[in-house]
Order: sequence, then C-alpha cells, then structure tokens
Amino acid sequence: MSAQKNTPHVVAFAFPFGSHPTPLLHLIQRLATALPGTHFSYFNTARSNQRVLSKVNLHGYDNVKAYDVDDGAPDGHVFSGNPMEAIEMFIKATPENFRRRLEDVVGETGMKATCFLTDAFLWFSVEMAEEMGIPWVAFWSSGPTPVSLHMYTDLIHSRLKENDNTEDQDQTLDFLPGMSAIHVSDLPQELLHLDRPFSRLLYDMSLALPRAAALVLNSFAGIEPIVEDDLKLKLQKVLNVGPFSSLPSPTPPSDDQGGCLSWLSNQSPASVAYLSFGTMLTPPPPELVALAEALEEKQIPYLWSFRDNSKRHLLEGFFERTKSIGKIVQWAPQLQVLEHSAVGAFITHCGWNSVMEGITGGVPMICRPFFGDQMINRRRMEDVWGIGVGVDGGVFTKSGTVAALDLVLTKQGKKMRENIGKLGECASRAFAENGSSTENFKSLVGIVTSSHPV
Ligand code: U2F
Repeated sequence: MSAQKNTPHVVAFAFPFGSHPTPLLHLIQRLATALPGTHFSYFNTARSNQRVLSKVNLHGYDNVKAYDVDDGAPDGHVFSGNPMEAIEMFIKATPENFRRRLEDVVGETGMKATCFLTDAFLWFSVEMAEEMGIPWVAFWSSGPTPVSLHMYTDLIHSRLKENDNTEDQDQTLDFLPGMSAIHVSDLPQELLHLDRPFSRLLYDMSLALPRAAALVLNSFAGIEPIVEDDLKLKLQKVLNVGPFSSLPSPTPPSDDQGGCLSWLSNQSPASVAYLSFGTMLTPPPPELVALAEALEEKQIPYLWSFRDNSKRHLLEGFFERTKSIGKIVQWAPQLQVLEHSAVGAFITHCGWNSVMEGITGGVPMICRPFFGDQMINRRRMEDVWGIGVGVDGGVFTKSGTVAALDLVLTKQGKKMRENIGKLGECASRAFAENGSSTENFKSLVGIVTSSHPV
C-alpha cells in the first residue's frame, strides 16, 4: 500500500511489559489484512519492539509499521531486576513519549491519525483521541472479570471499609454481578492499594473506559456471561474477538529452535507435563526445587520453558539425572505445544494468554498464580470452570505438586478435559462464520474506520 496524506491511519500504543504488546500486534495484523487501504502505526519501546518483532513476522504487512518510543530510563541505566522499576519509569515518561513520537510520524508521513487502538492501560489515549475528534478503542489483554473488578474499585473499597473486614481474605465479592466466586484474597494488589503509580494508572483507566468507543478483549462470549452483560451496561461497546489462540497458528512454528515438537512426538499421549510461567516470572528457588523433586519422584516426562539463567544452576543436577524423560528450552512454541496430544498437564502461572491457550489446546492446568489477574484466573479455572487445580497452600511443595499431578494426569484429568472440551467448543463456535467473535471483529473494523470510511 502506498501511504498518502488522506490514508486512514490507525495509531496503536503498546504497554511494553509482559505479553501485552504481542496480542495487540496480532490484532493489528488481523485488522491490517481486513483493511488493506488503512495504515497502522504501532508504537512500543525499543526494547519491547526488539523482543516482539523477533517473534511476530510483519513480512507481507506493508500497511503496518512499528516505531520505537522512549522507555523513560536514563541512558546507561542499569535495572535492578524489579519489574516495577521499569514500569514506573515508563509511566513517568507517558504520555509525552507517545505524543512526541506520534507528532514526528504524522509530520514525516503526512497521515493524520484517524483512530486510536491502544492497550487499555494507556488510558490517556482517550484525551488525545478526543482532542483530535477520533475514536479510542481500548484493548484489554486479560479476561472480563479483572477489568470489571477495576470498574468497581470505589465500591470494593467502600464495602471493605464499611464492613471493616479488609482482613477477611475469604470474604467473597457477592455484592458484585457475577463475582460470587471471587474472594478478597484473589484481588490484585494494584486494586486494593492505590498509592503506587501503576495502581493509579489502572484506576484512571477504569474512569476513562466509559469514554472508549469499544473495549476489545482476547476472550469469547459465554465464558463469563454475567460479568460480560454487566460490562456492557457500563461501556459503550464490549467486543470479545478471541481467543486469539483459536486462529490458525503458523506452520511451521517460527520459534521451535529447541525442537520441542519433534521431542513431543516421541512421547505417549497425554503423558507430558508442560511447565511455563509466562514472560515475566520464574518461581522462587524453593518452589523450583520442589517442582523438580515432584517430577523426578513421579518420573513424569516434562517439557520446561525456562529462561532465567540466574536460577538455572538450581536445577542442573535434576536436568542431568532426568534428561532421558525431560527437556528444557529457553522458549517453546507454546500454542503448538499445548495442541500436541502428548501433553497431559500444563503447569502455569495463570496468565490470561496461557489460560486461553490451555483451553483451546484442551489441556488441564495446574495453577500457581503470582500477581495481578492471575489469582482471579485461578479461581475461575478451579472453582467455576473445573479445568484446573491449584496447588495445596498456594505454593509449590513436593507433596502438593505430586498430589496435583496425580489429580490432573490420572484421577480428575478426564473430567477436566471434558470441561475444557466444552469451553473449547464455545471458543470454536465464536470463531465460526456468524460466530460472536467473528461478528465482533466486523464491528471493530466498522469502528476503526468510522471516522474515515474506506
Ligand atoms: C502478563 O502475562 P505473561 O506475559 O507472563 O503470561 P501470558 O499471558 O500467559 O502470556 C505468555 C505468552 O507467551 C507465550 C505464551 C503466551 O502467549 O504462548 N510463550 C511462548 O510462546 N513460549 C514460552 O516458552 C513462554 C511463553 C501478566 F503477568 C498476566 O497476569 C496477564 O494475564 C497477561 C495478559 O494481560 O500479561
């Protein structure tokens, strides 16, 4: 596509941490295919762009261009390793970093922005959009329950204060629509304590979301129906366009340098435990050791996505002793791994993308949530959908992990697979012709082009 002055121009801002930037870019690719006459500019920090663009191939997407924005870190800054440090520096640099870079791009290309499609966390996009008289579409990269809870922040605070029972971690949030299964202990710290910049960002997001032309989710209709209906009352439009893991995955996978798929092909059906804790975390040392001891004692074949080189030495002996039954890689093609018939259990931190991929792959999950929305996701998986189990006491111990593996790989695995199968069918229906996600995607195309019909 040759970009011209009056070319419709969708501006996307990524939140550059964890897996946030990747699903946003996948959504842009889908839109760019549906709208070949529209230009898409994707703004992300250099560090995050480097990571994302090494995995997402923009070859053939002539109407998509990625740009770097300042991450707020002073030149030569050495990060402490605490992820909050980088997040807070980035927040401090916003929105000026995005605003300046966008002005440069508009100046260089002559293409004015016609729609903002940004990570919901970057709520300030609505102010830019309103100044320009164009729509803001917010992309929420987790499920409906966490975003709905953020919308109820004030009410949650006043109810907990009123009852003077903030300490009662077992109290359920049954005063909110669709939340009777959620406990106070499941709530993210950012929602309970509003004193940090990241918490403020999420609170401000909850105030801004009603101004969004649409909230787009990587989820599918029917997974949390009461919450979805309630969200629809509060927001202009709620568009589930997922799960993205239902879309055809690239063949061959671009990132199977470790040879995971050929290794899996030599394993028995539903026998392998796949371990991955997403893009941001590694369990603490005692839990890594407990996990390893449990796998070794039960002699369970395992595939472990393990990137944290600073902790690798803890497991060297285990890897050596179990190399005939196990495989460790820096990065696994997770989507295809979970679709492989040899995988019988997914040991996960309950990040939303992993949950969706576990469902579409049909694999029962062992849940060890750490922060953010992960405790909420674990609650839904274990207590509501019946597709996973938590570990006893909430942390990996040898005996708790052995018990969870027993449950998933033998005793309750069949029932969980049936439950996952039902959710998976729901997801497939959403993607069928006239399915809800297909129709919602068409609505999204309409909104994205509304201020500049193509
Ligand atoms: C944050 O989650 P994470 O990025 O830590 O985890 P996920 O949402 O589960 O996403 C991880 C993605 O990385 C992929 C995997 C997922 O799409 O398939 N991946 C892979 O392909 N190979 C590997 O070896 C390891 C991972 C946050 F921490 C969560 O609480 C949120 O729910 C989430 C979404 O907002 O973002």
